Amino acid sequence: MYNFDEIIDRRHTNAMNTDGFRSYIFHADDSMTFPYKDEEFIRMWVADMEFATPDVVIDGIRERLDKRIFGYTRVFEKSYFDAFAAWCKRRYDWTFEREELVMSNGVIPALYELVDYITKPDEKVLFLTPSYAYFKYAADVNHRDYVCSDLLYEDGRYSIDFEDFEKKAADEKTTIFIFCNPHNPSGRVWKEEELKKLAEIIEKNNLWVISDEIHCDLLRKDQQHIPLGKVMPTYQCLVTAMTPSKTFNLAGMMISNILIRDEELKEIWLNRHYNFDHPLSIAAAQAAYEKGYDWVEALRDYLDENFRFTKEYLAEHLPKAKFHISEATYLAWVDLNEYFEPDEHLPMFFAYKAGVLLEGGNMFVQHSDGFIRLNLACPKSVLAEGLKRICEAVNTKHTEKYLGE
Ligand code: LCS
Repeated sequence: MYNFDEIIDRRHTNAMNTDGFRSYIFHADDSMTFPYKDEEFIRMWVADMEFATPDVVIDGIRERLDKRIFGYTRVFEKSYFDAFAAWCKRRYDWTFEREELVMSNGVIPALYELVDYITKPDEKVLFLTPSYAYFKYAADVNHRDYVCSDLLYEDGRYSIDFEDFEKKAADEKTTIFIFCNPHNPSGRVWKEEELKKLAEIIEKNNLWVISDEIHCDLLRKDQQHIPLGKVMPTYQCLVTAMTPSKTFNLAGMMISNILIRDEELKEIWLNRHYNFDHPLSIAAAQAAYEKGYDWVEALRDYLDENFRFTKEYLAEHLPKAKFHISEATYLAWVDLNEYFEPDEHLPMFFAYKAGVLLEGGNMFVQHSDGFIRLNLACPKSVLAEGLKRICEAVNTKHTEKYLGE
């Protein structure tokens, strides 16, 4: 019914994925060359998908296009809230008030603004590491210090170091916690007991918390997302960010839902935020929430299979790689420490030696040396080629090293 095997040409669409890797991964310009042509790379880096957005979303955009006027626009209609709220009720059995909803043209811009609105200059931002680097940047751009709590990593599995987290949360200058639920890059889906323990520490220390739940729809089929807001139903200093952008491959549409409970903060947001939305983005998001459920379920089946295949392939061809199937996200987080020195620049190695673009542990703030992150949201044929190239490059390196000695 849906064709996730289709290979779609993304050239000449101004895609970050095809055209932005030099600047994003390598901080380089067009003069950087590789033994591969750009179109020969297998691209497994930035977190968008190689799949077409579903037809129901494209139809929603088309219907809006047919209305022909694209003047100043803002989510006014209750039907948008109803679609989003019904989605959250159905998927996470979670409800919230319409008054809490404001819109942002992305989760990242919202993080940047919220850290500014919430914290004073001498206050610190706390997050769990490894971390999506923009959590750190949210502190950096606002000239705030940041504090990391490393996740525990045991037998290839991640968990929160509650003792460490509590110690850091207790610093009175640490006033805001940016939480990734589910977690990028480890793919952890935080379980109810974990969320409750976290909630207890947050409350005890009166921390502000932004729960970034951008990956909340793309869980393995045996997993269930629990919004932090569901575990902390009355806590006012909680902001939740959700968006159809990861779920439906709409990142370029730049629309996200921000739920702000605290009235004072919401007032600040409404006064300082640029409160306009893109008409086509609203149409896309609303159509996704209203009509995209079945597509997401089919996508999840496809991703589950890509993860199963990856696990099997790595076990056979890179037996010393540590990898557990991510509970959420379409991102595989693979520990290659048995094969590389911790300071090896892994994105550079795989770009040059394998023709694969991927993100390395060096891009996730700290506590992530020797890891690679692979985007599995691609046709299985592309994934198979990417994994083959990755494994061959690592195994060749080892043979060369062995022969060299
Ligand atoms: N928050 C998290 C946890 C993310 O993983 C991403 C995208 C965003 C926010 C971006 O939100 P936006 O501003 O687009 O609404 N993650 C990416 C990643 O890991 N690589 O490329 C993008």
